[in-house]
Amino acid sequence: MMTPRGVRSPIDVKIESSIFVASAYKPSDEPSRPGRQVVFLGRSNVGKSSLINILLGAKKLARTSSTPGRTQSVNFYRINDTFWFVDLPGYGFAKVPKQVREAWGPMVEGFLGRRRDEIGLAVLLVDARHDPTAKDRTMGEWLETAGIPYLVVGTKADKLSGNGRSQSLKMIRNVFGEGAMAIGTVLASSKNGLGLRELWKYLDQAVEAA
Ligand SMILES: Nc1nc2c(ncn2[C@@H]2O[C@H](COP(=O)(O)OP(=O)(O)OP(=O)(O)O)[C@@H](O)[C@H]2O)c(=O)[nH]1
Ligand SMILES: [Mg+2]
Repeated sequence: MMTPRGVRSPIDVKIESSIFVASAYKPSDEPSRPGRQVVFLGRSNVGKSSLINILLGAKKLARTSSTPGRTQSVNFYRINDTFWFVDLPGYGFAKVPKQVREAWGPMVEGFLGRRRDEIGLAVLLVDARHDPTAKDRTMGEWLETAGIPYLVVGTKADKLSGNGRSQSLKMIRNVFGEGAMAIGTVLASSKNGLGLRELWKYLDQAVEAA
């Protein structure tokens, strides 16, 4: 599998297999096999599916799009036949049809509630270039209340300068850093591989018990 030139990715050693297993529109579509899960959450278009692909060294495993709202189901990827990556539908994009927006709550919150005990980590993605939105904050609060540990990842960090990145990290930590369930903050890029090694350290720990 190809990774961007010059990126020293740790994934070649770790990922023996990654398989798309299911797209769930309702609970009965979900794979019944239990196992540790890492869930990817965040605004539409923030880069969830792109991050999953680059973490797995698989260019097209998760479908990405410049049109927000691409992922509208709960998508399950089985890694090394031991744990799961779960790509959740994005929230907060005004252009997404109302019907889709209204389905988000029951689908995502329902899923997180039901699978709480199997979730090793939630990766909450926010756009590194902007202040976290009200919905990002609400999502963080929701995870706090649910008792789900989460890592905040600032995406598209390739679009920031070095100084911009330290500002961004500060801003994200200001918003989420105090949370009891927030285990860390990482800036990442699916374009140039920034932050992936650090991200994998957290993911490794989260799936260790798998
Ligand atoms: N520059 C840059 N662009 C990115 C990065 N990650 C994603 N993108 C772009 O952002 C757009 C959205 O990416 P997706 O991965 O589809 O976003 P998503 O969060 O899965 O979106 P939904 O499925 O709609 O919720 C695409 O055009 C990507 O190419 C990044 O790290 N850097
Ligand atoms: Mg997506």
